[in-house]
Amino acid sequence: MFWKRKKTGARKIEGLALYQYAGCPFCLRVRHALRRLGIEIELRDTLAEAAYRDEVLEATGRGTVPVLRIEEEDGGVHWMPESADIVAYLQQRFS
Ligand SMILES: N[C@@H](CCC(=O)N[C@@H](CS)C(=O)NCC(=O)O)C(=O)O
Repeated sequence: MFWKRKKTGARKIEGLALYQYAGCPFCLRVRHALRRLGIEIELRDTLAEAAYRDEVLEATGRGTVPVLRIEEEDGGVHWMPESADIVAYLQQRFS
């Protein structure tokens, strides 16, 4: 069907989750970077899920998104706010 989104063939990456919501321009910047890099990560909608908002607040001390949750290989978890920092991290890791 013509209105179906074209398959992107994006590479699915485990261990990363982006806390974000659709109408947020800073989140859009990060989602564009994901598409440009051809990778797909879990998106956690903070407007739809109050629990995700709470997680962001607890982890970063502030309520703004986007925030990238990074699971390290040793099991540790790192939280990265700021769209510019997230884009730089993704570019450095995946390009
Ligand atoms: N400097 C931050 C700005 C982030 C920001 O202001 N995000 C807005 C949404 S676009 C936000 O979370 N506002 C608070 C809210 O929506 O509750 C960045 O570049 O990520």
